[in-house]
Amino acid sequence: MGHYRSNLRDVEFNLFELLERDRLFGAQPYGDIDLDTAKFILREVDRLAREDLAESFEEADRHPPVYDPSTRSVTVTPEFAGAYKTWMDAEWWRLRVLPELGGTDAPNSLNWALAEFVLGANPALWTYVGMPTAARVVWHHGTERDRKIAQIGVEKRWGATMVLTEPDAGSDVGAGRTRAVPNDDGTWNIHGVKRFITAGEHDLADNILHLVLARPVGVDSVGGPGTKGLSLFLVPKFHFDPDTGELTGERNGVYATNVEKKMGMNVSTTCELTLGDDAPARGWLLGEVHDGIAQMFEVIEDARMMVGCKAIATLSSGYLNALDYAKQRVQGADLAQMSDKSAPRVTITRHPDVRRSLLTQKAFAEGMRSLVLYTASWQDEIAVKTAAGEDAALAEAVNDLLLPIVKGYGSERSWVVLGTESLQTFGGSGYLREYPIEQYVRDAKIDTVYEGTTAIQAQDLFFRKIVRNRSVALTHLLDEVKAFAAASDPASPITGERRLLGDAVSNVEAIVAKMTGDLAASKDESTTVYRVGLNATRLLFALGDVFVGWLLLRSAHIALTALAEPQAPSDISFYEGKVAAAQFFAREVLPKIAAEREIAETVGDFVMELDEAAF
Ligand code: ST9
Repeated sequence: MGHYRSNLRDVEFNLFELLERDRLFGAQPYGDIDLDTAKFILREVDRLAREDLAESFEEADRHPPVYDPSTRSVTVTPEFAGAYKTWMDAEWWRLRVLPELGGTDAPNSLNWALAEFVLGANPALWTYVGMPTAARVVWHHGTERDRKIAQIGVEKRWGATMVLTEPDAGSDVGAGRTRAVPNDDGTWNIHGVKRFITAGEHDLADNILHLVLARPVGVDSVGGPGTKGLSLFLVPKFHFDPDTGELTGERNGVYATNVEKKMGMNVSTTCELTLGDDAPARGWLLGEVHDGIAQMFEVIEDARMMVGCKAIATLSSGYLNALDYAKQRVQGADLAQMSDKSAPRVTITRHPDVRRSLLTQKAFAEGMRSLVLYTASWQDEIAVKTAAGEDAALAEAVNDLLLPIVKGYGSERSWVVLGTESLQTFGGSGYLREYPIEQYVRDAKIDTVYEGTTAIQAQDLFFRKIVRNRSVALTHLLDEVKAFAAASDPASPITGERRLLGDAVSNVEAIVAKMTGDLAASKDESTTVYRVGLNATRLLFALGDVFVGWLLLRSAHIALTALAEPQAPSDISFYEGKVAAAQFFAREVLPKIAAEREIAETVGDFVMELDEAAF
C-alpha cells in the first residue's frame, strides 16, 4: 500500500450530505453534471491519486530535480514525470478549465474535493499544473491576442507560473523593482530578478508561460510606487507563433539562474528567474490596462485556496496513517492496570493520550476539510448567481472573508497537528524515513509561508475582509453560527456543545470589538494600531476555530439524524465518528477562545515599547 490514505467517504459526506452540492447539478452553469457523474469522477480521481500519483512521492523527495547551470535548465526524474503525465493524460484537470478554453464547467466544490486527492497523494504535482488558473485569468482580462495565448497554453498543456516575489520584495510585493520597457511592436522588455518562483523552470512541458509583475517605465501615468504601479505581463520561456502556438525555436531571455535547496517539497522547483540579463525578455501586457496587482490577485486567491486544501489533505493522510499505526502498535498495558506488571500489553489505541491525540487529528482534519469545501460552496454560489445575472456581492464577500482563514488557519493548524500529534503517534518511528510522516511535516511547513505568510493572512482578514467590508460578510456568517448554536434541541447529545459554540462566538466577537476599538483609537494616536497587529493572528485562529466547530457540529447534527434510521455497520461507525469529532472539538478546543479573548482584551503597548536591545 502506498503512503496516501484518502477519505472519500468524508469528502462525499461533505459534498452531498453537509453542503448538498448535488442541488446544483443539472442547472446552469452546471448543466453537464449529475450526481452519478460527480461520484464517478470522485472515485476515479481518488483511485488514480492513491494508486498512481502517490507512487513517486517519496522517490521525488529523495531525488529532486537537477539544475544544470551551464544550460540553466532543470531535469525532473522519470518517476515524477510519469506521475505528471498520468495526471495530464487523465484530463480531469479540464474540470478547472473554462468551457471557452476546452474545459467543463464544474462546481468549485467538486474541483477542490478532487484537488484534495491529488494534493494529498503528491502535492508538488499540482504546482506544475498552473495553466488552468493562469488561462482563466488571461481569458478574463485579456485582449483577443491574449485569449489566443490562453487557448494555446491549455491546448498544448504548457506550464504557467506566478512571478511576483523579488529578493527585496516578499510580503511587500509593492517594493518590487523589476521594470518593463515598451517596444514599438507592442511587446515589452522586462528587466529584473525574481525569487521563489514555483515551477519556474522544468522539462515537464514544451513551454512555460510566466505571469510577471513588473513596473512599466517610460509610460505616462503608470508605474508609480507600490503595488498599484505594477502591471502584469505574459512572458513565455520560448517564443512562439501567436496564431498557431508553434515554437519558433528562439529562447526568450527569462532564465532560471538558481534552484533553491529546501526543507521539503523538494520536487517542486523553486527558482530564481533572471529576466532580460543577457538577452531581452519579451512579453505582452495582459489586457490593455495597467492593473497588474488586481489581475495577479485572482491567481493568488486560487493559490491561497490551493495551499489550504493541500494542508488539510496532508493532515488527513497523516492522521489516517497514524491511525493505522496505532491500531497495530502494541505497547504497554492498559492504564487501568498499570500497577499489574504482568497485565497484557495492548495496542496504543487503548491509551488515553493516544485517543486524545487521534481525536484531535480527526477533528481538525475533518473540520478543516469542511471549511475548505464550505468556502468552495460560496465560490459555487458566485458562479450560479453570475450565470443567472444576479447580484453575487454577498457570496464574493463571504468567500473573500473565508480565504485567509482557509489558507492561514488551515496551514498553521495542519502543520502543528501533523508535527505534534500525527508524527508523535508513531513515537520514534515517526522520525524515520521508513514512514511518510517526516516528509509530510517537511512538505507541509511551506504552507504557512508561501502565498502570503500567516501574519499577512491575519492582516488581510481584519483590515480588508472585516473592516473594509464593514463586517457584512462576518456578520452574515456569525449570525448563521449563532442561530445554529441557539437552536433548541434538548434531547440531543450535542446540546452542551451548541452552548459552547455560542460562548465561542461571543468571545470572538469581543476580540473583534477590541480590535475595532483600537483601530478607531488609532485615528487620534497612530501607534494604537500596533495593538491590532498584536491581536491579528489571534483573531485568525479564533475565528477559524469557531467556523470549524460550527461545521463539525452541523455535521454531527446530520449524523445524528442519519443514526436515527437503520444504517449499514460501516455507516454507523462513520456517523458515530462525526458526532465524536464534533463533541471533542467543542469541548477541548472552543473553550480556549475564552482565554484568547482575555489575552486580547489586555493587549496594550508594552511589546512595541520594549527596547530592541531587551529582546
Ligand atoms: C508564491 C508562490 O508564494 C507559491 C506557489 C504556490 C504554488 C502555486 C502553484 C500554482 C497553483 C495554481 C494556482 C496558481 C496558478 C499559477 C500560475 C499562474 C500563472 N484579495 O491592501 P493593499 C489587491 S507567490 C484580492 O493596498 P499593499 C487589490 O487589487 C508570492 N485583492 O496592499 C488592492 O487594491 P484595492 C505570494 C487584493 O499594501 C491591491 O492589491 N505573495 C487582496 O499594496 C493593493 O492592496 C503574496 O501572497 C486580497 N486579499 O500590498 C504576497 N489584497 O485595495 C503577500 C490586496 O484598490 N503579501 N489586493 O482593492 C500581501 O498579500 C500583501 O498584503 C500585499 C500588500 C502585497 C497585498
